[in-house]
Amino acid sequence: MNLESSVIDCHPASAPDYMAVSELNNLQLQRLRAVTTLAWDHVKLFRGRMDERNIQPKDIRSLEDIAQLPFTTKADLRDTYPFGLFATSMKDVVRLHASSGTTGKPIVVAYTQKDIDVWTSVLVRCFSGCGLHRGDIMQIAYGYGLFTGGLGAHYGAEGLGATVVPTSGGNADRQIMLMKDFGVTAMCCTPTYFLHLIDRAAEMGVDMKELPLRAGVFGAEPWTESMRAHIQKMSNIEAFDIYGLSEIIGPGVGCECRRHQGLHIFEDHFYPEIIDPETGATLPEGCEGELVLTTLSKQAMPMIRYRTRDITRILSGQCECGRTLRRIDRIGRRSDDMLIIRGVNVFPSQVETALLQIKGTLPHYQILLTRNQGLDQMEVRVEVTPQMFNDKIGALQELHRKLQSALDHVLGIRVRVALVEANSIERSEGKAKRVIDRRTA
Ligand code: DLL
Repeated sequence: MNLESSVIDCHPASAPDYMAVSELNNLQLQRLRAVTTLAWDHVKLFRGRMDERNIQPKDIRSLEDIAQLPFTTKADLRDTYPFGLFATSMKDVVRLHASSGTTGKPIVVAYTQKDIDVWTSVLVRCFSGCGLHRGDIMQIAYGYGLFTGGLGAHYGAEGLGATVVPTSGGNADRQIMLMKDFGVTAMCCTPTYFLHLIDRAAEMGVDMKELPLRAGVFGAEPWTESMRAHIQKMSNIEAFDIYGLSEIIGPGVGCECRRHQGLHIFEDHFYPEIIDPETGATLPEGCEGELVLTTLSKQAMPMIRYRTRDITRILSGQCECGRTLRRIDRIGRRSDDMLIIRGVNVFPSQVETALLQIKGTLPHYQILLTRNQGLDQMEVRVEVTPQMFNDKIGALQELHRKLQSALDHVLGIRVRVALVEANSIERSEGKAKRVIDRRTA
C-alpha cells in the first residue's frame, strides 16, 4: 500500500464532513421540514399517507419526529411507474436513471440540475476520503447508462479534478491494457469485477502489483473483509467500500475513509435510521436492522423514509479520522436476499466468508438451488486454484472435506460442495450473480 497521506482530508468540498454535530442536526431538521413540505405539496402518494395519519409537515418539530412519517418502499416506485413520485415538473428534470428490477418494470429515478450537483459533491467527498485528488487517473468501470454507477462515479471523479478514463464495464483485456498504458491510479467497479480483472491480468502476464494503481473504490454489491484482504494482497492497492442505491441518488450515499471502520453517511443529504424489519420500530444506535434513508435535499424525487432492505447498524462513537458524520457497518446482506433452505435461513455472505478462509479456493462461487421430491437441495460450486486442480487427487479430497465441514458448520445444514476449475464460473461485468434458484422450475 503506497497511498500518500497529504492532501487527503483538506479538499474544500469535504468541509461538511467535519461540521459540529449540533450544527449538522440543525441543518438536518431544517432540510427535513423542507423536503417533507415539498413531497406533501407535490407527491400524491405521500400526501395521501400523511393525511391518513393526520399529520402535516408543520408537525415535524424535531429530528425524532421523523418516526411519525410513513415509509416508502420499492413497491411504491413500481406502482407509480414511471413518473408518479416526481415532485418537480418534467422541464426541471435534467436526467433519468433506471434500475432493473428482478421482476417486471424497472424503477425510474429523476434528477434536477441541483440534484446532479449534490450527487457530484457527495462523490467528491467519497473520493477525497479515499485519499484521491487532482492528479489521480481514475478508471470508471461501473456500467454507464441507466445504471447509476458509471455516470455517478464519472461526475464525482471529474468534480474532484481527477483525470477520468470512462471505460464502463466489459472487455477485461482492454481494461487491463488501459490501466497499464495510462498509468491508472484508481479503479472504480464492482468488487467481483475487479477480482476478474486480477485473474485476467495474471493470465495476460501483467503483474497488478507493479502497476501505479493504488486505490479501488468498490461497491454496488455485498462483499466481505476476506474479499478485501484477497484483493489487497493480489493487487497491492487500498480497497474502499462505497454504498448507494438508485432510489436515494446512486453511489455516494456513504463511503469508507482511510480508517476503514465503517462507511460514513453523507448525513447532510441523507438521513439514516435503523428499523426492525418485522415491526418497523426504530432501533437504537448499535442495533442491527434495516437501513431506512430520507433524502434531505433532493428536488426531483424526494424519498421519505425509504426502506432499503439493506441490513446494517449505525456504529457508535466518532471515527478517528475526525469526520463527524455517522458511520454504518459494511452491508453484508439484504433482508430479502435471505434464502430459506429446508427451513433454515442462509445468506450468501455466510458462504463467502466460510469459503475464503480455506486455502486453495478462489473467491468465485455460485449457489445452485434445486428441489427434489419437495426437498430443497443446495449446491455450492467453488473455484479452486490451478495449482490445487493440478495437484494430487488426495489434496483435492482434503480441500473438499474442509469446505464441507466449514459450510456444514456455518450454515447448520448439509449442502453439496462441488470443486470446479478456475474460470469455469461465468464472470459478470457488474453485480455478480451468486444464486441460481431453480426450485420453481
Ligand atoms: O448499486 C449504486 C452503486 C453504484 C453503489 C456503484 C455503489 C457503487 P442499485 O443498482 O440501485 O444502485 O442497487 C442498490 O445495491 O440497496 C444494496 O443492496 C446494494 N449495494 C450497493 N452498494 C453496496 C455496498 C447501486 N457497498 C443496492 N455493499 C443496495 C453492499 C451494496 N451492498
